Amino acid sequence: LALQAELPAAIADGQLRVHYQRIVAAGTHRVVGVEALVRWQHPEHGLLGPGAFVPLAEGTPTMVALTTWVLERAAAQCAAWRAAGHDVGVSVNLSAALVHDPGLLGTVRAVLAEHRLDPGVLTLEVTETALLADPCGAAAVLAGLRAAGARVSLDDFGTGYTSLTMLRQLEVDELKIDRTFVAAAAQAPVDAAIVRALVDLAHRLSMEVVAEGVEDARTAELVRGLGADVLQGFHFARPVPAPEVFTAADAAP
Ligand code: G
Ligand code: G
Ligand code: MN
Ligand code: NA
Repeated sequence: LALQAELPAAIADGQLRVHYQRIVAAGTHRVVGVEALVRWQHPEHGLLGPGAFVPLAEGTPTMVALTTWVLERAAAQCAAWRAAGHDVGVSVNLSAALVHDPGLLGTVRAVLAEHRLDPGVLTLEVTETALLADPCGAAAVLAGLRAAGARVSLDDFGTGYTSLTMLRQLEVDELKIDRTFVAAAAQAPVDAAIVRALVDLAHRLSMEVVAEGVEDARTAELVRGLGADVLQGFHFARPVPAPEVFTAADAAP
């Protein structure tokens, strides 16, 4: 299967899609943002998830093209939603190569300017693993993004190998507690304790805390009680195409 070889042309041909998953305030469950998640509408294989093709692009120039495309789409969509009265931000995932790409800052600035977006509505999600190759280089790129006003989030937090070292070296705005801890918190006291400790640590470092992978009401209530600021997960919404993100219930009161 030559998905890797097909991907550059697929991006140029408009075969990629962005789905969006709601992120809600822990107390009110009102939507505060969305995470952009890429898909590939493949002419033969149907709708492919990122796991099927994002890893193939990692380490190749295609990853830059893919990320630039997602950033551009996500920014345009966020601007449209905001113009329609939805006070939401958008989060975009950065691959390892992008986190080390000094050209990223220029791309982000251009995309924000093009859509007249307040930089603070854009959050860039990075994983600890992505930072490993060159933590100092990554720290410089992320500092540049933050200086430009964008937010930086540590995604899948707790599953990497260097969590606490990274927190010492990086200034980030948000910590996303990995869904393995969140999903287990309602069953296992050890996971609830880990979530509580990560929340406290993050808050002491002035970071906002996202609990991801909230799949039921009980877990939503539990992690709210443990101090999570915002929640994401199938209990609230799956990733869906842009027109399906907001409903009549989201209209301003
Ligand atoms: O939607 P799904 O659960 O299949 O996503 C799987 C993984 O793909 C997640 O870890 C997510 O961060 C990653 N991913 C989704 N969209 C993008 C993207 O636009 N760029 C990068 N680098 N990763 C993405
Ligand atoms: O690694 P990252 O956090 O970017 O991955 C986001 C992925 O997590 C998306 O592909 C999304 O489909 C998936 N996801 C979002 N909410 C849930 C959930 O409640 N349960 C599970 N199992 N996966 C989720
Ligand atoms: Mn993510
Ligand atoms: Na995650």
